[in-house]
Amino acid sequence: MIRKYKLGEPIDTESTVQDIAISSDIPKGFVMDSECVFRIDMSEDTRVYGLGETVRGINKRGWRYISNCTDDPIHTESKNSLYAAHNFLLIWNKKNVVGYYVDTPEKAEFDIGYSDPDRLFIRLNSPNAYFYEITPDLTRTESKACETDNPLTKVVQQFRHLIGQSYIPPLFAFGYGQSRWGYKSREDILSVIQSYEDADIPLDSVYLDIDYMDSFKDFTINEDSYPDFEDFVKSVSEKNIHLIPIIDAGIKIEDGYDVYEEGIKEDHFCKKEDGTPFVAAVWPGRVHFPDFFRPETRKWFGEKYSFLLNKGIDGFWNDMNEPAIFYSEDGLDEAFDKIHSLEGQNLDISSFFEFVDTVESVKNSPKDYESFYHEYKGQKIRHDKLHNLYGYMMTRAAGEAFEKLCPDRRILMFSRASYIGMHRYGGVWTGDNQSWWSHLLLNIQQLPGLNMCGFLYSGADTGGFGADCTEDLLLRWLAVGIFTPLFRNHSAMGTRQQEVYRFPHKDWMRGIIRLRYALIPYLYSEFMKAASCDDMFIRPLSFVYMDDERACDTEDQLFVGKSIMIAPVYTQNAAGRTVYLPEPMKMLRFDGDRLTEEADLTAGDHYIPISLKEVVVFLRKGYVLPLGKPARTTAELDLNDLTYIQFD
Ligand code: MIG
Repeated sequence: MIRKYKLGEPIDTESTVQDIAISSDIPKGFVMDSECVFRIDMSEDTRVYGLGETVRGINKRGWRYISNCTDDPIHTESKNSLYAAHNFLLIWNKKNVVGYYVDTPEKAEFDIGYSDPDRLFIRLNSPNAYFYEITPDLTRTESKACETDNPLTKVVQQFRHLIGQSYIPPLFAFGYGQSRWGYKSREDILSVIQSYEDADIPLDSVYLDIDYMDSFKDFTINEDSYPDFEDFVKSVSEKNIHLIPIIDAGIKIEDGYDVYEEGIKEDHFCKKEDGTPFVAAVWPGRVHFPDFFRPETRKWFGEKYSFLLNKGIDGFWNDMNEPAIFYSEDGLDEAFDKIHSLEGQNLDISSFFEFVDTVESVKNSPKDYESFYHEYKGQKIRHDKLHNLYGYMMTRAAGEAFEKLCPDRRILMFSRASYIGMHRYGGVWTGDNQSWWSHLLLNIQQLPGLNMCGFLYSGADTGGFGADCTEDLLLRWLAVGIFTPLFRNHSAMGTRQQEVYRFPHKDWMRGIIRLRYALIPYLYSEFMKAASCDDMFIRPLSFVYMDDERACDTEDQLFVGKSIMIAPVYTQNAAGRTVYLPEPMKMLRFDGDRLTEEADLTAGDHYIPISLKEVVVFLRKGYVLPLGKPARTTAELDLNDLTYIQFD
């Protein structure tokens, strides 16, 4: 059962696709007081799931999360906001299961046992939101294939039905991808491809970060470093390799640059109060932001992707679309004034930090987000009132265009910033994580929330984006990445080079990546089932063993599809780990291409040695794992040549 409530005069985010009558009463269990705070009591055994891409564990209890799409590359547990705003909560205990979706494009705070351990508060920026309460509808019939008797799954399915079917990528998007911010030229890309070939390691895609562009201008190519781009794409595609360029949100201000000039002429850019285009700065220096809230602007921008589609490109990643702002023209002027006023002074304990803060705070400044406007549904609305939708609308621009430009083809698309609703147009990657062991665990723990919120096609930068990656971290991370739909090794400029062929034990890495390809028939078909059933592809154990307390407390093991449970090693120098089996399972140990099936393990705890080159999965009783033969690319996979591993 879904109840929809209307608080104040909410903005329609177009995140939902179902028409639901608005209830006249007050949301059950909630007290709405003057400050527009919702609160609900939590009993000791209440768990709170959801919130998609956020820090900390699967159970969100014990922290304060703020939905406010932010470009912050340090994802420590002390942070409140990351790049996304996924305002869905699944609150449950033995007696009660309920989902809440708070549909507001403004900031929203979820205080989940932070200020009071026994209470959950939701604080809105303004008293305007659509509010959905979802309780398990046992009478709702699903097609046989989608049926479930798990009330957690029920609520998720109802929510997902409300927000519409998840984006489905092309098959090659399940292949392995190599990326690095730092590839500068055609030669760099070719050498990556060649090195993979020489090392006989599978590869489906290589990502083009901002340096493929001419001066960081969207929909341009740097002809010096990428001459004959179209031929280049073609020659690479003959090896079944896809090149995936990045697209940034800001459009460089530069006379003679067609996208800029058209944008000005046709009035596509966000404006300040006085009607002049808002000037921010990102990679290319000064830019304007397209007003993706206008359907005409989405059409215009979306069609620009054909510049690359026509050159043979069939996948993209949308970046910097929170939108990230290095500085605004006005903000920078103010900062310089301040700094000049400090010049020549004896900078002491307070003035020194004032100086540092002045420089630091020009970036992603709240004041800047309050100083430009969108035109949405015929109204002029200040950016901060719509902030969390910006990345969604950018990716939607592309998605809407792809439907028209190539209706019979799937295009790979994922974004950094997102809001619920965007899951219909693309996936997400979790942004600038670090090569830290704690971020390997974070990767594991972010997946269920993302899946609940519809972002089935998701993944983290495998190996970590910032900081130097060690070989053992990369091996353990690959052993997790092979189970995530988006499986891409990406790293930042200035960090240790992280391509797998650079490491002494690249043979081990090859073995793990080959396993990914053998698993693709299973992964892709489970993914398709999850998308068509509005279900999760990756689930915590509680979605299967809800009555097993121990299983419900387990946050470092996951179900991937319906048949297998994974229990990755995520600590350094560990030769294995303890795995909890809620029921007897069959253990499959993969060591390169060698598979050993180990006798049925009993329910309970097992210490399982897992060496750096191995991947261990647990097959559920009564289920089957189809395994294909590894291949160099997804195009070379033989989807009919399968071996079925069973446990019955
Ligand atoms: O602020 O394009 O998250 O994946 O390599 C850095 C350069 C801008 C941020 C993305 C990252 C990408 C980088 N971008």
